[in-house]
Amino acid sequence: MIQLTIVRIEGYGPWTVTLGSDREAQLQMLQAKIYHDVQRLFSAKDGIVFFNRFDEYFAITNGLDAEDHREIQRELAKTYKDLSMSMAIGAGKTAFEANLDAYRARKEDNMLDGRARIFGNVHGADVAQIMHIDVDSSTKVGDRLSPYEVTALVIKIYSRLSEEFLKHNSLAFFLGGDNVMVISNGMTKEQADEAIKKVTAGIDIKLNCGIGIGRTGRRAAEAATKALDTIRDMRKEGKIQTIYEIRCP
Ligand SMILES: Nc1nc2c(ncn2[C@@H]2O[C@H](COP(=O)(O)OP(=O)(O)OP(=O)(O)O)[C@@H](O)[C@H]2O)c(=O)[nH]1
Ligand SMILES: [Mg+2]
Repeated sequence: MIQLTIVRIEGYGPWTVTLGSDREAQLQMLQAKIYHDVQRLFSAKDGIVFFNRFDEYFAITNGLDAEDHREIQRELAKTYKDLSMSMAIGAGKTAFEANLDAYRARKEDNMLDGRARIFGNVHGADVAQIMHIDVDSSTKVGDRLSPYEVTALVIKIYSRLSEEFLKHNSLAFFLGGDNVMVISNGMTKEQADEAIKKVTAGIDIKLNCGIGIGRTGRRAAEAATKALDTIRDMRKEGKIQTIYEIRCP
């Protein structure tokens, strides 16, 4: 079981308009700062945050209880006095199911803490599985494609990954560069291999995939990145393997 918390800035659209038309640079600076703070606060509690959109974030919150969430809400409220943030907590066997559970809690107004604007329930979630997917030798792709063409290719790969992995109830998030992380509870290595093959069919690109399994989001992400780095280390020794899994003890 995995627990996800969806953090959202409430009433953000109407609020942005109050800044006037010369607002975009200000909003970009604010959004970068909010993301920084949300990531800092959850990672200090062994979570990890993915920005879904800049006004909404997905956090893996295995092991975080109501008080942990309230504490983070208090910190955010102190820093962002003009904005109101809400949280919806959900759990499930897969990330997509946890996302649905959180979505329903918000929709049905199932409040865990009305004052702190936290919806849903905390669960005894004990496992997170993350896949860290990265383009093999993307720097070399830069020799034949210009920077913007590389971006367009990475977006295409990300879009296909999100579509293929969603079929397995897994959620993919773009991290920057040529990196994507997928919250993939319930998916096997073989299913991942097959999904990745579909994504790269017809494109002259190879993807590597590190799989990490741990009790919390942060530990799973660490293991996934370690697994990806292991693929790179093996490659240096001439051993080509595109998927590798590390399970935290
Ligand atoms: N978010 C994130 N970005 C990374 C990470 N590692 C690399 N990047 C980004 O990805 C870009 C490409 O770096 P690499 O993937 O190491 O380069 P590469 O040529 O593809 O080499 P290999 O992946 O080892 O085949 C970098 O410029 C960074 O922007 C990571 O762990 N997390
Ligand atoms: Mg790469």
